Amino acid sequence: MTTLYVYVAGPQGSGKTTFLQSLGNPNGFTVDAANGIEYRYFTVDETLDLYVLTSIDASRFDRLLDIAQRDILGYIVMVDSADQESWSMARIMLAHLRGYALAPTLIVANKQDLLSAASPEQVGAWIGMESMVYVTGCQATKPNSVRAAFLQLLFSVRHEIERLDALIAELERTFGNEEAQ
Ligand SMILES: Nc1nc2c(ncn2[C@@H]2O[C@H](COP(=O)(O)OP(=O)(O)OP(=O)(O)O)[C@@H](O)[C@H]2O)c(=O)[nH]1
Ligand SMILES: [Mg+2]
Repeated sequence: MTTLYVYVAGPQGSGKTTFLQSLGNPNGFTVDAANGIEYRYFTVDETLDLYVLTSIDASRFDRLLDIAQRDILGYIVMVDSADQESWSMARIMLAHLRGYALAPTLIVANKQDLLSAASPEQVGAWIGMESMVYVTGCQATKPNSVRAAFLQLLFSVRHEIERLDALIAELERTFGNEEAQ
C-alpha cells in the first residue's frame, strides 16, 4: 500500500478549510485538533490512498516535515485573490514548501467571486511561476470549482502516477452533483 499526500498551505483566511470541506462529501472531512491538522482521505484503489491535508494553524509547517519527501504528491498554495497584502506571505510559503521537497505546486487563486479579486494570471505572475508551478482560479465555497482546481493538480502529476486515473474519474463523475451535497 502506498500513501501519498497533498499538502495545502496558504495565508490565514485564504480559504484552506473551505477548500477541503468542498472537496467531497461532508463526512469525509476530518479535523484532528490533537495533531493540529485538517484532512480529507481518499482511497484510490487497493494499492494507493491519498491524504489532502492542511495545518489548522496557517503559520505552522511541522506536519509537512513529518511526511517523507518521496510521499508528497504535490502542493496547493491557497491565495485570497482579493487580499494583495497576503501575497508576499503566500510567496514565502511556496518557497518553504518547495525547499522541503520539490513537487508540483498549484497556486489556487481563491475568492474569484469577489469583485476586487485579481485574476489567476495576475496572482500567479506576482507570486512567481517557476517550473512545476501552476495557477488556477477558484471559488472554494463552490464544490464544483474546488473539484476542478484539484483536478488541475492531479492532471499535472498524472503522467507520473497512472493509478491516479481512478481518483480523477471519481472526481469527474461527481461534477454537477453539487445540489446533492
Ligand atoms: N467570497 C468568498 N469567500 C470565501 C471563499 N473561500 C473561502 N471564503 C471565506 O473566507 C473565510 C476564510 O476561509 P477559511 O476556509 O476559514 O480560510 P483558512 O485558510 O482555513 O483560514 P485559517 O484556518 O484561519 O488559516 C471564510 O469566511 C470563508 O467563508 C471564496 O471562494 N469566496
Ligand atoms: Mg482553516
